[in-house]
Amino acid sequence: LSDEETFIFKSKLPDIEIPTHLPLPAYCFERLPEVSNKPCLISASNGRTYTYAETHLLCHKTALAFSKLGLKRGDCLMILLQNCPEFVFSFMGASIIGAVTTAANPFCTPSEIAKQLSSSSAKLVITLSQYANKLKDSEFDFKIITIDDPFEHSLQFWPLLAELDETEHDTELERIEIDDPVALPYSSGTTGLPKGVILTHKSLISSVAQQVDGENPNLYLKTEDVVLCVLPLFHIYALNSVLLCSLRAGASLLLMQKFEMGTLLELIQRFRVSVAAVVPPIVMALAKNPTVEMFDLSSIRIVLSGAAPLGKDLEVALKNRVPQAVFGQGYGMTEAGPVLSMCPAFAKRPLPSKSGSCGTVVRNAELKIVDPETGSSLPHNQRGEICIRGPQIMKGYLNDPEATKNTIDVEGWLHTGDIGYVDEDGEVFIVDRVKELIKFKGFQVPPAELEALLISHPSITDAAVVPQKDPTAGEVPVAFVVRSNDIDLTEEAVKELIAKQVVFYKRLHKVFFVHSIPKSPSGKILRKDLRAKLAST
Ligand code: AYL
Repeated sequence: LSDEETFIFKSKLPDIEIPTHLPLPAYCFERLPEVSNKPCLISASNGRTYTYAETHLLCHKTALAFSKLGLKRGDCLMILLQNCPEFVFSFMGASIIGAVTTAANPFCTPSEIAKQLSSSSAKLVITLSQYANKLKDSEFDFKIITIDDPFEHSLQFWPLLAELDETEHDTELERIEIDDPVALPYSSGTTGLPKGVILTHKSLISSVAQQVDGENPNLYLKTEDVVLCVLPLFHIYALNSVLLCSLRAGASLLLMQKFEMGTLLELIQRFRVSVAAVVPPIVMALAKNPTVEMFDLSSIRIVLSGAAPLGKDLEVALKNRVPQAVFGQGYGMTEAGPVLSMCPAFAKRPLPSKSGSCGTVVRNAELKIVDPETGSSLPHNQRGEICIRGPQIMKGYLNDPEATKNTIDVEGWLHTGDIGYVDEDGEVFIVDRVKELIKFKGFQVPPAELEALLISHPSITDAAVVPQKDPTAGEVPVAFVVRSNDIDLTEEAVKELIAKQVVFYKRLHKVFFVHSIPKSPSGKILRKDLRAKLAST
């Protein structure tokens, strides 16, 4: 476009061969012959262990069961579950038959789930009976499978598998193309409402390979490793960097249903967890909670933090608690496949990494820092918008070419909406976010979604939702609200109005009543002004 110099950052580790001849499940189980008798999944709630051979078989049986229920290549499965072995069987099973999985937090409200169901056109939902009633009012046509007791006329997972005729194993599968979608997480990206992010077999294979493949993997996982899976698999961080990376590496995965400090510590000690993927609030708990001293955490060799910014003081405090472990960060974004950069100290032949850095750009990818004003790329140590290009990034947003075009430019660069710089050693530092997104403990809170709910109330004429810094959650959503003439509308009433429609982490923490919302001439909310106003109160 111009003859300006382009500053492109690459990994210091050499590029690798990314396999393109296999679909994702075959890629993940490629080492099966070597690891077949090793533990693959350990369910923390009941101690049940599945070897690689058992896991592989159950994934294939699930594929067959789904296929018999009519799920086909290109169809969508919704998983509405916390971490459990059935989550893994379902995701891999759907992938085997070329179906796409969209996962959602089972704590979501019926209306949030209904939106994702209709947007993704899911044909099958797999869940627990206690969550199935959340699906009752959805008017779309889908089947429900429960993994525990039946709910009304739902199908049941384990009986479906038991009914399979063993001779059916070799059913002819439709050919899967590497560019077929395999996962459909929802993300609001840089603006607006949550959108389906199309991740293909190629995207996820590339991203996993960028982390764990090659003769000097960036994130070196060994077959003896016990990898902690406490982060939810319905979020791309755990799905990719924990589940898929562990499977590919032949490590064991310890599946925890939810985060609870006492249980977590007990499990780390009992199962000799060696790799822990966490988010900043868990780093905080590990660093500060006094009960940590009572447990043996000496098995941990890697602590990976990601999904939200981490304060340096926490990093230091954690290092005092688990001195033998290498601590580092990963930086991801759902749309980016998701990993952009990873701590190089996790490599087989480790490279040093500085405190506060998000690591170096992954292999087989290019990263650049763009000046938001001029659009030109910037050299080392200059701040701008982080952009990434490579085979791992999303194909686009589902049914939203406009949003796709605004995120991935014509040259294939994905614009993250994060502001950061790359230092002289190639390490990425994130300093700010220019996109609307609010991150509560690493969970996405899209302001546009809350604003739409607020404005739909008859007594509210305008509203804006912005992040406020919070010591435990990182950020919390707070609202600026313009009332029509009903001055009786209280802060509590507004909070309640939102609370009953959204999952817990999207709840408003404060409401400020104002006379108007500051906007640009084109009508865009001046979020920066509101954030500044908050910082000064
Ligand atoms: P989404 N430091 C600061 N901010 C971060 C970091 C980090 N280490 N990681 C993610 N973010 C923010 O789509 C950033 O604003 O994906 C980014 O654009 O829910 C946004 O979160 C994306 O949020 C890993 C490590 C995945 C991390 C991830 C994060 C996926 C979060 C795999 O290995």
